[in-house]
Amino acid sequence: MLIQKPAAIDPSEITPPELYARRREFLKTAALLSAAALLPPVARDAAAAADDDLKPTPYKDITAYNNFYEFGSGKEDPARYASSLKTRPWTVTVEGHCAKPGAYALEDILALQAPEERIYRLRCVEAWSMVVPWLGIPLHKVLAHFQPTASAQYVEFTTLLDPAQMPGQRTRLLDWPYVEGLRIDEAMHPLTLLATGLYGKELPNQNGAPLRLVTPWKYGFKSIKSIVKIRFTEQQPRTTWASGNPDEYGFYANVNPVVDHPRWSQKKERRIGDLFRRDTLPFNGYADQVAGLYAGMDLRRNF
Ligand SMILES: Nc1nc2c(c(=O)[nH]1)N[C@H]1C(S)=C(S)[C@@H](COP(=O)(O)O)O[C@H]1N2
Ligand SMILES: [Mo]
Repeated sequence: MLIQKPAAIDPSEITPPELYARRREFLKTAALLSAAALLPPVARDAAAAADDDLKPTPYKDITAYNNFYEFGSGKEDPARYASSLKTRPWTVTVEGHCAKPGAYALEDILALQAPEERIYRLRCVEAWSMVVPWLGIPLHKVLAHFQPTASAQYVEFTTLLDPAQMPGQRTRLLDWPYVEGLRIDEAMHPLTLLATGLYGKELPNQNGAPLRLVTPWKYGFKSIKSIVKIRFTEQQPRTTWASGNPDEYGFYANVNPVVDHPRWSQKKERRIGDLFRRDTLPFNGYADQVAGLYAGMDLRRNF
């Protein structure tokens, strides 16, 4: 198969969100007719529920209801103002404990791997969630290219700092630039994605173009947008939310229904587009894949 990166995909080959939804609907119907028709009613309901759980949130919600404080704190601000972000040319600086530090052009990073589609839940600490069909490169494939050394215990990520393009940075809403970080084993986990697109298209600016992190078992604030720096460190990075507000936001930020945020419960969440709230799942539903990373840790203390 031909290896393509988003920039190289002909626009005519991109499935528009409406068709994408219909194609999924068709596949779902076909699957139900062939397989589920043979199952007893209870199993059929369970199968339908499991499928519904990863039914993508409409494109317009994913791209119009955002958190990106560089463009303001309102959910509609990023879609309104992020067009001022210039995502080409784009350089990612790689620093710290690795054999191949340097300044990498966006194209060099995209060339490492064709983006894969991954449908993941994204849950914000404010108890809303979405299901996003991401396009992205597994982060471990990118990091391996920089050859981290044994001293690389953590990875720190930094967002672009440019108040001229990012009006929110002219305010003191956050301590700029936005910084996030992962333990190296979290960063190397196969679920962790360096996202380059969604719904088969390039990432819209408001969703963190041209490169953003996606850690589906963690609260949304870990998924740092518009990354310009990756640094391998020995010490746990000082991350924006956890250092600014340590009682409310932890470094780990694993989705955990039994640890309430000081100002609200984390037990339930509202999937954008749903009428009713649903139970929040430990590790956002990915416990079977990631709980082992935290064996022996007190997750109430390390929230
Ligand atoms: N640079 C940067 N990255 C960020 C944020 C931000 O304000 N600035 N907000 C975070 C939060 S709180 C969430 S919930 C997600 C939202 O991602 P989405 O707008 O693509 O849904 O982005 C995260 N990444
Ligand atoms: Mo968030």
